Amino acid sequence: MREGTAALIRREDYVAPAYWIRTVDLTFDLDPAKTLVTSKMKVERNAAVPHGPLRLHGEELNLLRVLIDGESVSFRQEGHELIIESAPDADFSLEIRNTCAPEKNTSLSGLYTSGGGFFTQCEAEGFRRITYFLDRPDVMAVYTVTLRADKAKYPVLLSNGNLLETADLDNGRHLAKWHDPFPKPSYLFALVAADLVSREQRIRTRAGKDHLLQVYVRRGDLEKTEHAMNSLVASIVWDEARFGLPLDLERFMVVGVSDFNMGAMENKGLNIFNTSALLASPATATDADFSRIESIVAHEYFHNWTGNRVTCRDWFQLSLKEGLTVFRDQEFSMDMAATPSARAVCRIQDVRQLRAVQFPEDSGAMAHPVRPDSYVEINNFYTPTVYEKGSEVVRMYQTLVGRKGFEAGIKLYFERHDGQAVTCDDFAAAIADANPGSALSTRLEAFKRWYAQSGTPRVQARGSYDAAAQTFTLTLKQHNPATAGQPGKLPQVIPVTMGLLSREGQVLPLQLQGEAAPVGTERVLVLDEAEQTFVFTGVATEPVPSLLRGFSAPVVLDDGLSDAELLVLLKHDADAFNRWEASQRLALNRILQAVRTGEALVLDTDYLEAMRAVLRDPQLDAAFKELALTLPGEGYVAEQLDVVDPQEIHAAVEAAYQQLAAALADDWAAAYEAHQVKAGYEPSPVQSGQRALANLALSMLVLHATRTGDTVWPGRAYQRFKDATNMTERLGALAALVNAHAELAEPALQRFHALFKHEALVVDKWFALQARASEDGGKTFARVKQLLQHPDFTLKNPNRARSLLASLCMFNPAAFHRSDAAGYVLWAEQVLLLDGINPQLAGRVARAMDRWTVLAEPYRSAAREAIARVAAKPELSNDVREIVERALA
Ligand code: 0A1
Ligand code: ZN
Repeated sequence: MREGTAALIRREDYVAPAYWIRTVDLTFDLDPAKTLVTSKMKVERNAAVPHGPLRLHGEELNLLRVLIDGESVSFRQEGHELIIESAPDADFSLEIRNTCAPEKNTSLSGLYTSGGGFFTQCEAEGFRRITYFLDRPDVMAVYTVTLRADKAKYPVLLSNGNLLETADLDNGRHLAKWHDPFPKPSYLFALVAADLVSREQRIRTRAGKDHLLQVYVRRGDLEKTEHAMNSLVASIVWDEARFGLPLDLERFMVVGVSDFNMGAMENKGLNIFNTSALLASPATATDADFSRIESIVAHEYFHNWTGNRVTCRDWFQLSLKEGLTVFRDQEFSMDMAATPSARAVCRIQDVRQLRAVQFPEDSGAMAHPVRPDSYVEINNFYTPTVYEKGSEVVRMYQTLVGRKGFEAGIKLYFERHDGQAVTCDDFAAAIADANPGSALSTRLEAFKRWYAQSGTPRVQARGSYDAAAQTFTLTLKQHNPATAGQPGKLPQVIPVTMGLLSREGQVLPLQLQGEAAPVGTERVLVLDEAEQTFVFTGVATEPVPSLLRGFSAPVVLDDGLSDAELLVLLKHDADAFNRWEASQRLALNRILQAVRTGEALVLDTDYLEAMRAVLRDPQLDAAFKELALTLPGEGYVAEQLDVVDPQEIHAAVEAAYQQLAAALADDWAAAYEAHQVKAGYEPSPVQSGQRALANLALSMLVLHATRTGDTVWPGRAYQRFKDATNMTERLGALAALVNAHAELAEPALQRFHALFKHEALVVDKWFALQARASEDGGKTFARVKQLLQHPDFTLKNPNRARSLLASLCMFNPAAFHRSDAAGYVLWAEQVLLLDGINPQLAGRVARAMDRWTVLAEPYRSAAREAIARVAAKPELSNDVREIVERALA
């Protein structure tokens, strides 16, 4: 745990380093208790900045010696810095020896042990926990790494780049020497020493070069790596085809580890993955897992260019690599989806995720711009804003300059910056310069407010039709509410992709005043002032506007459309995203009405019939139906309200589900029967759509049955649970029983645990399912308390800790926010416990309280008290302290 009060680091204080490290030769004598690290560096003074001491970062290290040009040199240690005042002016060699203690490293940052092997995680500032270094992304060096370890325990020794040499040593030890020809920042360094096996594949890229791909996992997990390997090959092919970016390494390695703080890490040539983001078999992983693995494998691979070949100058520029790489992995998933409808499903899922996690962040205590201005602990800024909103910003570049223009911009970006550490401004300039005169280039400075202003802009759209003049006047207004630390905002550049439909659902041609002829049936309006008016001419009939198609900007849209107009969009819009959006708005309107008035929720016939029509529509894909028929999440409903009572929201959403289940009972049964997948398991969009809809139908049928006392559907669900041949169906059936609180839930849960107790990733699902179960009079919360004592539960493994704590505190508002404050007491207790083990993870769980100020009483006061209790602990990590102090600010 870090001590003391930590300094605020500000973007505007950036200065280039006083020294460069050009090469580094590292030798590791690996031992779990005490690993010896020898680092030999070639160092150069940076003539561009004033002469100063050499200050190296180091944390939790035991320093043995420091030599400059082979001679010992005087130095001092201050906090986490090693300072050498008398470094030479001319280039010099610097040798440092230190030890570290991998097995004591429960933070999983730096060098640590997991499952009897050694692994590293260096982003953002983990390298300084391995050896003293200029641990900042603008210092790029060429690494040569020698690993020495016991051969029987650690037969596989890996590091970045190419293998130069292996040899046997005395005492049963062996050695491997690696060299990475690409200069890289320290955060991309990695090593692995463990007893692993690998799946291998050779591929030839377009240039005719051969490459070796390897996926390393624990013995026994090999058959679960096929999907990851296929995803890697598909990613390599896609990046060459779409962006002309080839694999630049002879060997590309991926390694799975079960103790890992995040999804995965893009270390050059040696990606390290949380096993949850790597391993999949039909029996143990769901369709959602398969698709998550595909996108994370792609994400890490795409970083090889966007992140590694061109990296970030400083951590404030994190979105330069993350926003761009999320955009690339989202585009990849959409391209892999093949059909237009499957592409829309991808987009809907991405937007749903953005709204569920990034929108609340942007209006809460931790609101920050895509390019933050300051931080205490950089680990707290690996956020949905930097990643997902950052990706939306990149998507808007593409919308403003077109797909070809964007590709040209990316080309120019690499021509200018390959091998450099750069800023978001450099990226913006490249895209704009490649597209002179475009809607982007003419507004570049204003566009860049997306990097500087936090908060989700509100866009209000109102249309008026003049039948005599045959004009439709659309007025768009924007407003970005005040957010933490940002009271006033300037207008942003908001691309609004749109079309017009007749009331009968026909597409209408689009001609703006002043234009000689209509220009297609879909276009992008650019809103860049507080208020703008667009007049469409030649509009023969009163239209229904379809705005923000494909979610063309990360804003909240108030289009003022009536239910009747939403129903037109739901049925006829050419844009599948907006059809889905209409379904959600119809549901949201009804839920909000109930919550705001305190009246019981009643789903009217219009809504129910519209949903029945969706369910029965032979033209619609199952995946789309499932998304349209799933109600907005409780968190998203909460986002629409100024004062939030999580219990009232839960009651309204539950009532809506029950009524949807009851009113459409026969259709649900028909949909369930019609969407049984008979063919062998494939995680394809078609099959997973069918399974998703069948699972939703089953959950509706079981829910309805438990209310009416019918035992047939719970019985069928139990049977399906028992007989399922894949995890998607098995977990779907189990969830249907658990969420409906069916009697058969208990035996099913027990059976599930017995079946999978040796599959850690499945046990995580078992915990998560129970912690996310629909709350029913406190039963779910009581269950979580019990599960904290379960022999399989531990805070030391991040996946396991998250499966219970994040599931309860962040994804189950009704179970967490209790009038007796017991949820907050549990939160405070567990955050403090976790902070002593893994501050990064503790910081993440701490964020469950980000939005406490909007809670209704008695939740609000109780939440405040719990946060204050955590903040009062003198020995908090920077991670947790920054979160709780911002919450209380
Ligand atoms: N760069 C990785 C995410 C990552 C960040 C930090 C980590 O440890 C503190 C680990 C991974 C990515 O975007 O995939
Ligand atoms: Zn990333």
